[in-house]
Amino acid sequence: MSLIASDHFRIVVGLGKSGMSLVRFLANRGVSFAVADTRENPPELATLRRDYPQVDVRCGELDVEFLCRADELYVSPGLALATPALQAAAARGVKLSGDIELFARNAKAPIVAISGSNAKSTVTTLVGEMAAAAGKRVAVGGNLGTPALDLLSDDVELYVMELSSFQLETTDHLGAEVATVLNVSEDHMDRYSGLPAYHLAKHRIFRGARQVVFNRQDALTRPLLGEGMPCWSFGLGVPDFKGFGLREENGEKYLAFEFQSLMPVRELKIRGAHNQANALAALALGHAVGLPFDAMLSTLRTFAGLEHRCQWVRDLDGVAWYNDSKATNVGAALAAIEGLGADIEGKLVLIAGGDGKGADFKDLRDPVAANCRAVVLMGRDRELIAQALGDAVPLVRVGSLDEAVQQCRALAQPGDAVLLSPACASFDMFKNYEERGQLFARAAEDLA
Ligand code: UMA
Ligand code: ADP
Repeated sequence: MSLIASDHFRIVVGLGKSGMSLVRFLANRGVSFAVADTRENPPELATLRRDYPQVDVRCGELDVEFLCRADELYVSPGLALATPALQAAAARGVKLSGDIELFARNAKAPIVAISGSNAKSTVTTLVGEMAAAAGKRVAVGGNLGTPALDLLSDDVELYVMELSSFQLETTDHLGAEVATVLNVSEDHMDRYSGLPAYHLAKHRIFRGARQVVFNRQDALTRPLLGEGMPCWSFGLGVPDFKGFGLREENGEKYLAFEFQSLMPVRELKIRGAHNQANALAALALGHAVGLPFDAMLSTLRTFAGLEHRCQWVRDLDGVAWYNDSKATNVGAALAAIEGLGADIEGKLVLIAGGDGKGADFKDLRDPVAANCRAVVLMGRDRELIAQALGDAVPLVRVGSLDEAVQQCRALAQPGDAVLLSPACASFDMFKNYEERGQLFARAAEDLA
């Protein structure tokens, strides 16, 4: 039987990881659908042709007439909803939706929903590990790792989902048990008209939420709520009712809940003030879904952080080398520069640059002046960063990552740290941030 029928017809737009998860989901339920992708050879084309040879696939420029044969389009988070063909279809009454909306309609267990400009993957992984340590059958994914629809199972007791603003744009009603926007700083300005539009997209995560976690140090993370919505907070200050924060006792800093100290900060394996905030956010989310403190705290004592996030690579002649390739925006690089800068004796030699996604780099200037010995610049937008930094510190331009590593070796002095924290996406020079981080680590390890 053909999967394509003339009525109640869906089209999956975008045949990457999320598109392929949609194909599996729709096919398993006998729903009629087709697939479109603007690319001539989308990543999952061979898999689709092998596993679902009967499905109609249109590659190349989107055909509005074809899209209008569907009553609903499931659009990849990689495609802007402003794409003219999608807007033309929407104007003719076709609904634009996405994989997370379908996930939310079909998930039977509570959802912990996590968004924010930075720290999503770290906090999502932490909450997932806390739930597992508490003995829950937990599924973790979304923007991170496994696409949402591939996680659906009747066995799951808790979903912990990392959600991007792109995914939230096509989600009307998430209905999370607890939702959070961890922080809001400029990112993806090549997809949004400005910070307000990006902020609005992120706040769709609160639609239908039963509880909320917000960041006391970032007003943009607070939802506009109706009275009576249970609300937890986190932040690096001293906590009050329903708050997670830091307390000092006998000269020692503790992670704390309300008026109770939970664990000395020094027992955390992840480093820097930004990671203390991440630990507190994870505790707040876990507490909201009833995870016990002992399981959550034991996770915090062992969690060493994720690859490419301020990850220690090696020490060489008194200089520590860190890979923070995941810093693909200014806010993330700032957290690393200030967090690590405060932790070391000497100065940082920073490698920055790449695809700036339309960002304004001016906020880097003062923290770079305070924490860096020099900045090595590479990639497409290196001159934009150079202009923003002005004469704050010496700047060295290079044509490759290997050259950047060689320059850092020459510039760094004992007590310093070399930090790859590009404040940019990697796509102008690398396949992705992972490749950039791996090549950096390898080049640093190869130094004699
Ligand atoms: N593309 C086209 N034409 C299309 C569809 C896509 O040119 O018709 C291009 C776009 O440049 C797009 C890229 O292909 O950016 C990737 O799109 P895709 O549909 O192939 O993507 P997926 O493989 O389905 O991956 C998506 C998320 N990608 C994006 O949001 C860009 C993945 O997040 C996510 O893990 C995956 O779904 C499963 O849910 C990645 C990401 O970079 C990690 N996310 C951004 C971030 O974290 O900053 C938001
Ligand atoms: P995301 O999934 O949102 O990209 P990650 O956990 O992968 O988040 O971290 C991405 C980058 O953000 C890393 O480079 C890290 O140094 C930085 N970062 C981590 N925690 C924070 C924070 N609380 N505030 C700002 N930046 C952070």
